Amino acid sequence: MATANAPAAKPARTKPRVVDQKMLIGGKWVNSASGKTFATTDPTDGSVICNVAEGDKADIDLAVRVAREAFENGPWARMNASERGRLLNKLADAVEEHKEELAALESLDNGKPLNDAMGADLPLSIACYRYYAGWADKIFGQTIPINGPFFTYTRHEPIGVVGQIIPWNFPLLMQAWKWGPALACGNTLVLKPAEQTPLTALRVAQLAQEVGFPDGVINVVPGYGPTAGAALSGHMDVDKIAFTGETGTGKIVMTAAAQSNLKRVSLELGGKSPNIVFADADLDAAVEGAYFGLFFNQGQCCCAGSRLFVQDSVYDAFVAKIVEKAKGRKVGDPFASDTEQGPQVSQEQFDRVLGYIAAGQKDGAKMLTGGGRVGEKGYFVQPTVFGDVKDDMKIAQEEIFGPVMSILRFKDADEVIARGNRTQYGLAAAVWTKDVKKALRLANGLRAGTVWVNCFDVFDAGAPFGGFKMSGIGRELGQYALQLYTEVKTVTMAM
Ligand code: TXE
Repeated sequence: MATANAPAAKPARTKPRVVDQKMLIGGKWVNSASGKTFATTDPTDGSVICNVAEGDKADIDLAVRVAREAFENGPWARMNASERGRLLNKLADAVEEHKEELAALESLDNGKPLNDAMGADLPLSIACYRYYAGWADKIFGQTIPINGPFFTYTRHEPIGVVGQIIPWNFPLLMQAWKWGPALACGNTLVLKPAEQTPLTALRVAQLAQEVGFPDGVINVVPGYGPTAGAALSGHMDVDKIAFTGETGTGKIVMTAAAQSNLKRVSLELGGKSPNIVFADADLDAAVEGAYFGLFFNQGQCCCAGSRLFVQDSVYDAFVAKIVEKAKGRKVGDPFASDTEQGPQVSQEQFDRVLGYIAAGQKDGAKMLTGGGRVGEKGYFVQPTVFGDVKDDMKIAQEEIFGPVMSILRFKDADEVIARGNRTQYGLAAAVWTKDVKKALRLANGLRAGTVWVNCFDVFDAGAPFGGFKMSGIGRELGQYALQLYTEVKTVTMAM
């Protein structure tokens, strides 16, 4: 993801050693109630990094109990809003002080290049905590002149105990997107990190403890989705669930919320984002944007520009340039200073991506480069480009979540708006053109939560992000995210 003020990347280029991990409940580091653990593995070779306490229903129940107690009776409940902001700023400082350690841990657990962790994940996460630190004492309601001798005002109150379930593609950043607004608004929380990447969440929780968040405000219960995740989304005493992950899982989470206590739900789900290049664009910039917008983070981005529409008259020239770039992409050790692409996060994701490549070939798309694995061990996939992709092919409809680019031809603006929208998703879109009118027409016509014009993957804590259609419900980031973590109370007093 692009970020304006990335720190210089000069971290230690060795894999950190990690000891076995417990979970954080009520300010204490504990084993799971069952005593079970699970292994988190290194995607470069499948070896075990360490074992992690495996949470299940009993652990979620305990975490929710202490989060409830902290919400209602602890020092957090009486704390000034400005003090909550001060704590969030201290957490931002602590993450910044430990950025090299956290970046290395993220690369180890997820497989992303250390350069990317240092250049994108860390600065964006730190900025997110700082941004919401600033909001903590600026969340307020309205006074409303209703009819009659009454005084009416609204309060924006915290929702209460919040459950948060995050994925493995940007573990630190998804944690920051969830924790920043939830804590600024005064909620207490139980986080379930992804089973593939629990390590940085636990380390940041430790930092949060050190900077002084009261016990029970922040709880982290690692574990699997169908056990710990399901216990959290179906819990009768969780007031809100925030989820990022696959669309199918989002439906399960929403169903669990509906069938339990109608807890509030926000979802950030999959995408199949159209990236549209007109013949009048700055083609070199568009090639760079399309390449970055698809291959960044091993293609494991919910907003990846995975349907690349290129206008007829420049199609051949554009495709030649992008294929050449893909061929030159450096795949390998995430800790090496020249690596651009690491392994996919897991064997499951690796198999899934190779399955989509096979589907593309079977459906008759033209494979222009890539198509296989890199090396003999680990989950490395060749940067792959398919040309002459048709709208109804599987690779043009489903989220691949890997380094696989699908290029489609188009003739004019009306056609590409219609085709760009012909998907169940609506997370992001991009358009490349020098014609302002055309850019605005596309920006209005595309049904997506974010439209980038002559850029891609520009993220900022202040700019809301989320999906139309089956890409989700609600907006994270910016002022909009405060709505996800507050209840509006109307108070009317007779005068
Ligand atoms: O996702 P899941 P997976 C997409 C991407 C990827 C696919 C599968 O296409 O290939 O999803 O990845 C928890 N109740 N995205 O299987 O299952 C799980 O433990 C409650 C898009 O890893 O959605 C993890 O913490 N929770 C995406 C989280 O959900 C459950 C990011 C995400 O896992 C659960 C990741 C259940 N029944 C994958 N089952 C994005 N939008 O950024 C699982 N979980």
